[in-house]
Amino acid sequence: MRKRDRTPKTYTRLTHPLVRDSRDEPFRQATWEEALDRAARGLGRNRDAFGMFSCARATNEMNYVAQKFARVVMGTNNVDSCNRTCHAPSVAGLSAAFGSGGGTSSYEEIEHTDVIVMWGSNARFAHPIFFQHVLKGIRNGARMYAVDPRRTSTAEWAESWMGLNVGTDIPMAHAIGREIILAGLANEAFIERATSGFEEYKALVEPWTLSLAEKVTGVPAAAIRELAHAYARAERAQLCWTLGITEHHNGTDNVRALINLSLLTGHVGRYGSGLQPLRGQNNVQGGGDMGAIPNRLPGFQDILDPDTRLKFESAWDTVIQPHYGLNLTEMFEAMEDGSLKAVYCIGENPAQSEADSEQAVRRLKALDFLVVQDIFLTKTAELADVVLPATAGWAETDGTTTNSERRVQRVRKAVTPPGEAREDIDIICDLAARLGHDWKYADAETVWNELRSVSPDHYGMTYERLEEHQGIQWPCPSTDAIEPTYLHGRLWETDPSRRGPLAPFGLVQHDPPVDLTDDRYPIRLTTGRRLDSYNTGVQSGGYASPLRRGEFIELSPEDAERYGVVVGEHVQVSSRRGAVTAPVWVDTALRPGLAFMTMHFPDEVDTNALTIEANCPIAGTAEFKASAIRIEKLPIATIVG
Ligand SMILES: Nc1nc2c(c(=O)[nH]1)N[C@H]1C(S)=C(S)[C@@H](COP(=O)(O)OP(=O)(O)OC[C@H]3O[C@@H](n4cnc5c(=O)[nH]c(N)nc54)[C@H](O)[C@@H]3O)O[C@H]1N2
Ligand SMILES: Nc1nc2c(c(=O)[nH]1)N[C@H]1C(S)=C(S)[C@@H](COP(=O)(O)OP(=O)(O)OC[C@H]3O[C@@H](n4cnc5c(=O)[nH]c(N)nc54)[C@H](O)[C@@H]3O)O[C@H]1N2
Ligand SMILES: [Mo]
Repeated sequence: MRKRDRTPKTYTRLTHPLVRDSRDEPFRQATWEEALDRAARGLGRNRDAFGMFSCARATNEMNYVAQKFARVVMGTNNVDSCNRTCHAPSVAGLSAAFGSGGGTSSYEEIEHTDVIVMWGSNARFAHPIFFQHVLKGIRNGARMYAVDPRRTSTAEWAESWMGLNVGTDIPMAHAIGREIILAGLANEAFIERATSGFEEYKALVEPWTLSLAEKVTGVPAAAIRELAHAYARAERAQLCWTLGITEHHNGTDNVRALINLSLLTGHVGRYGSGLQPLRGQNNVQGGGDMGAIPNRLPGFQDILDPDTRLKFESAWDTVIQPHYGLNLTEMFEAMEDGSLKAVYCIGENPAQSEADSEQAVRRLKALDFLVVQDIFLTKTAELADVVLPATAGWAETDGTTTNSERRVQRVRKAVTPPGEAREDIDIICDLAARLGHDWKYADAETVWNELRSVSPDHYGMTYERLEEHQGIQWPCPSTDAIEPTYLHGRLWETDPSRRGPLAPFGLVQHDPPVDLTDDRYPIRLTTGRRLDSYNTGVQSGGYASPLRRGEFIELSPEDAERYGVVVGEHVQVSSRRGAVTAPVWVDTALRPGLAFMTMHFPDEVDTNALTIEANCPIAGTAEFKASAIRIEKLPIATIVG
């Protein structure tokens, strides 16, 4: 067998617009005039079959203008971003419980709490800045627990690691809930005052004894009991979760099961206690806040509310469609049936990041017209009719971004962008002008002030104040006050008229992963991240490092022995959808029967050829965290160094 070249692909920045007359031809460089004319023609002829992917790496101002383009210029709410593949279940679950999709607490509070639960989150690798706050919390005396099928680098810092089976989070949460109730540790006063559905919840969790949970989750009953008691007895506690919870076909149910634990104990709405879904890309929180999602207008205001629509219709001089648009997942489905024909893809790489990527590529190829606006020539851009080179939201553009604690912060242009790359906002406005809408924004601050005028939660955040306070958390309705660092303090009000709607318990049932393991596909594959690479590898592809070894399939020492493979040896990895070849890495973080891969090197190993497009019906997020695979040793072993 040929020894393959395993040097991970590097990307160079896009410096000029690229066009072509047909997808069989190579790209040629074009002037901005020609590229924008072509893009406007291609989009203009598909006004009734259009979708936009907006960029969670770019600024709030850019996302505001992008969603306005979709809604005003193209007349559609079909706008979405990578939030769909990521934390849409967190937003849906938190909204259902509290009426707002934001994480409820702040990073500062993580340092001043007694118990931190990291549930399905490898923050040591994926949120290293946040993890510094966790470490300070631990130094200040907090106990940290990790609930993750792998003994991750995060788990190394934990008081106790709970290595549960993939997709058994609801049994684990329900057993904790049951134990809290039985031990008399539930906060009855809070439950009575602030929640609804407790009796139904109590009945729902009743069958989940510690021993049944041990059988289903694989976590010893004593460890589950310890976590239940630590969380419930703590004066202040923070429950943090990420994709180990959300990237499942029932991600929103998983989120609801965790929120239930905070309702049971009153660990929400007070300083030091809260719920933290650590968001993914640097501005995925802000993108959603700016309305780059199919169901909300800027300021997370519901499209179905007639008064809200009226406000935006008069501000934008337009008519807003009175129904939700298609989310990213639904847009891909609409490509299949031909009802979506044109896509304007800004700073997303779905040809690599979607589950079942071969299907995603086939659907993108079937489009009548695809414009990609990016900083690199991605695999998605390679499928486009027109490619528009943008400046990076980071260090090349002025504006703001919003992090997981809802803090809006200024970012500034510090570096000159390469070649003819232009700012995202300017490109979108030039396209809007060609399609009949002449918007004038002198700078990012002008965009921001327009957003402030339509979003009460952002009204109080002038650029001047953002500077003065080194960022401000939303909500910030007034220009002369700063709100508490946490949300939902109202739940603790004794006066019912000030308390607002009760928070309902989520009555959710265990539902195992869709892609079942069996004799043919006996190994559970979960996918995620490593410290040294970023998402589809486009932006982290430009450096050389001994850490950056390319993709591996990580196996437990027991499985490596069972299959007779050693580190560096290649195996074929197959699922019910596709197959890839990857070298083996042996890692004690894994238990027998569990394998791990990333999506960082799709040019060498396209992990998403294996994953399943089994989507959460509420949020549209795919079950990236649970595929069934088999591995086969290749006939002639190839060892790579
Ligand atoms: N270095 C680096 N940092 C990143 C990124 C990156 O690519 N590289 N990407 C960013 C983005 S977009 C995001 S969304 C975040 C994601 O941040 P994380 O969600 O923390 O990252 P993942 O590694 O995808 O998944 C987290 C953990 O879920 C666990 N898990 C898998 N299945 C289950 C399950 O059934 N139950 C439970 N409880 N856990 C499970 C995995 O073992 C894994 O350790 O990271 C952001 N930060
Ligand atoms: N198997 C598996 N697949 C997954 C996941 C998983 O855990 N496992 N996780 C999912 C998750 S959480 C996510 S978020 C997605 C990530 O999926 P994507 O968002 O599709 O992947 P990224 O590599 O982050 O792509 C971001 C793109 O934005 C471009 N970009 C950066 N800054 C700017 C800017 O300012 N302007 C413009 N115009 N472009 C810019 C970059 O060059 C890059 O091409 O992958 C999902 N896919
Ligand atoms: Mo993400």
